[in-house]
Amino acid sequence: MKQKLQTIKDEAVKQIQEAASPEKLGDVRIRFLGKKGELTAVLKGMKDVAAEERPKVGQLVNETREAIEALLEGAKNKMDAVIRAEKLKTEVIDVTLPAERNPIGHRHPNTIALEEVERIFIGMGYEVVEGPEVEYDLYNFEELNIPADHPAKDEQDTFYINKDIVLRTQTSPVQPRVMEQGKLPIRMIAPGRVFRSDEVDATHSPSFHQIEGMVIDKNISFADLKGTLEIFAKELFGEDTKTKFRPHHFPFTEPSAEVDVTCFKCGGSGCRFCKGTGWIEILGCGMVHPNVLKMCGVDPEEYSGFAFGVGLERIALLKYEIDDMRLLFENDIRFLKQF
Ligand code: 2NL
Repeated sequence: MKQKLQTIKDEAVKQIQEAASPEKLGDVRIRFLGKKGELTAVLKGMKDVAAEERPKVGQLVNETREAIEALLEGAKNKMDAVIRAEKLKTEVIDVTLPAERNPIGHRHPNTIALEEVERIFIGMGYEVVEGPEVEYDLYNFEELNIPADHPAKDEQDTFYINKDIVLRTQTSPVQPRVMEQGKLPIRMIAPGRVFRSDEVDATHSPSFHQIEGMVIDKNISFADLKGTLEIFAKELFGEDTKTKFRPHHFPFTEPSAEVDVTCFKCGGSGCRFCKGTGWIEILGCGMVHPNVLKMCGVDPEEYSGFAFGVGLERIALLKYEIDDMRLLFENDIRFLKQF
């Protein structure tokens, strides 16, 4: 019996050494230690062993089982270590690989246009300043030289909260707020939402956006205004863009002008885009009225300045050739995805 067990063990050792994979090792385990395995067969044959011999033979079978168990375990650990080392060598994780992006939406055409305008003016040393959308009549009208009987103040045109407070009709009220702080010189742009009591159509909306700009310093002249806005137009619409200043009237500037740029579609020869004129109107501007400077605590004898206002939607519609302003407010994802 002892001899038989030794033979089983030797055979197991041989087969364990020959096993080339964890699966093969599993087969060896079943062959020797399984329910129908060779050791179990020996145990089943115990009934033929003399009663006084049984404990000894039982112990021998157990020792053999434990020995084979240990050999199997050792071989498996060795094999696992080799497999792991091989995996570490071949399965390199590239930690520099960019992660998969989640679609999180993107910028609205208004935002793209605003950031472009901000980039241009920040490049010329301007500060971006924001103010409240619900504004005092004093800042929105009075200090901008728009007196009580001015048509802009009609209830048809302006949303009134009460007789002293309105939804701002322009972003200009930000400028008196800055001037009042008394820190000169000023180079600023004021972007933001404004409100007018308008019906919705392809070119009107009761809520839209403006960017106003203002410079106050000593010896600022109309030449500074022209040069600044010429650079702005070239940066925004291309190096070949020409500008035309047409006399106009605003209550808060004197003299005032409207600015046209050569059509960036046809270069000025006239097309459908510029309605055959070769020119496209983009903004209003002028030299800050002395009354405005005085009311905001700036001495017009010592300081002068210029100001301008552009409609953000107008810039976005022009730049991206959108023919209906309502598209900018409806936020249809199929439209927005194109920018
Ligand atoms: C337009 C015209 C303009 C201004 C805005 C301004 C502000 C102050 C003083 C003087 Cl505090 N002027 N702003 C000046 C001229 C034109 O906007 O057509 N905007 C869309």
